[in-house]
Order: sequence, then structure tokens, then C-alpha cells
Amino acid sequence: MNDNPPRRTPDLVVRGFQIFEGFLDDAHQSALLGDVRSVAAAAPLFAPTTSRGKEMSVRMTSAGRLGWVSDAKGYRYEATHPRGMPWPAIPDPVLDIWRAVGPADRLPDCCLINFYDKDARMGLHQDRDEADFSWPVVSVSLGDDALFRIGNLTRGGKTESVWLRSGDVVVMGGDARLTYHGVDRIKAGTSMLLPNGGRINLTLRVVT
Ligand SMILES: O=C(O)CCC(=O)C(=O)O
Ligand SMILES: [Mn+2]
Repeated sequence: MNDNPPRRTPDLVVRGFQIFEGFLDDAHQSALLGDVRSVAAAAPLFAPTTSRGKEMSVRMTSAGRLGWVSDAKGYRYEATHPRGMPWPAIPDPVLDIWRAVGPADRLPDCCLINFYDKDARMGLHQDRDEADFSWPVVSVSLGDDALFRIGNLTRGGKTESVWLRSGDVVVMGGDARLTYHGVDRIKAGTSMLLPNGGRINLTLRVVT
């Protein structure tokens, strides 16, 4: 990110989700991957379970004051990793993305890091574990392409899908803050960023 990033307009708006295609160039993606690896070295990826005990296919960890966890007690934010360590700070280059596309008056409390292998997916859901939905969610894609599905403000109804590619940034805010969304599949071999393939998604959120 340069010192004074120009405020871009989104390349695509789908049901209120603003999509900035190729927001991060290759050098920024590689640098960000290094930052994500440092976070995962301090706070290892874990496989969350749903409250019904089913293991999710996506592995996760977080950076920031609060991290998102899910287990038998349900979905929530916690100040520590399931193994007890504090979450590492959100790397500054990640905050720069929020500074470029997000609101200026507050920084995110949480950077959730999702790792998808070629078979992982994420079912349609709303992001609703935060206290104030007036703050947007900013999402960053790294690695293999993902088929991202966008639904409605309530479950059901017609959906639209877009491919998210490495370096794309999505802002989910305003009237679309509670729109259902999910990841249907990962297309293996579409990016060279991760040597063993797969996809990393970062989601930045104001939690409290
Ligand atoms: O992986 C993505 O693009 C979306 C992730 C997501 O919706 C979430 O973590 O809540
Ligand atoms: Mn989500």
C-alpha cells in the first residue's frame, strides 16, 4: 500500500457488496501472506466445530483484540485462542486495507483468517456476532479462486455468484451488512501464491 492510497470506486457492486478487483498486486499479496503466516505461527489454525459438534471444513485463526471462535458453546468472539494464547496484533499492512476502503473513524477489532483447502466451503450465513452492524465487514482474498455466493437479507430466495480472485477485496456494509453469503467451492490450481494451493480469506470486523 502506498502512503496515500487513492480512494477507489468498486469495480463491481453485487447486491450491495462492493467488490474491488485486483486491489492488491502480486507484491502486496506475497507480503500479506508472510504476515498471515506470522499470525498463524503464534496462534495456530484450528478446525472449529458447530454447536452441534460438526467440524467445519475451513480452518481458522484470528489476529486482533478479539478472535472469532466456534465450538459446542456456539459462535462468539473471545480474547484468547482456544489453546489459551492471546491473538497476535492485526498486521499493519492488513489495517492499511481497511484504511483504504473502510470507515476512517475506527479500526477493526478482529481479523479472522480462514484457510480453505481445495475441498473446503462455507455455507450461506450472515455475519451477525458483532454488536453494531453499522460498521462494514472488509474481506480480502488470497490464493485460489473462490465461488462466492450472495443471497438476501433473509435465508432463501435467489442468489448470485461471483468468482473472487487473489488480491480482490470485498466491502460488505450499509444495507448489505446482513446479507447472506458463503463460499461454494475453491478452484484448485488457479493461483500460484500458496505453494501448496488453497485459499486464505481475511475478514476485518469491528466487534464491540
Ligand atoms: O471466504 C470468504 O470469502 C468469506 C468468509 C466469510 O464469510 C466469513 O468468514 O464470515
Ligand atoms: Mn461471512
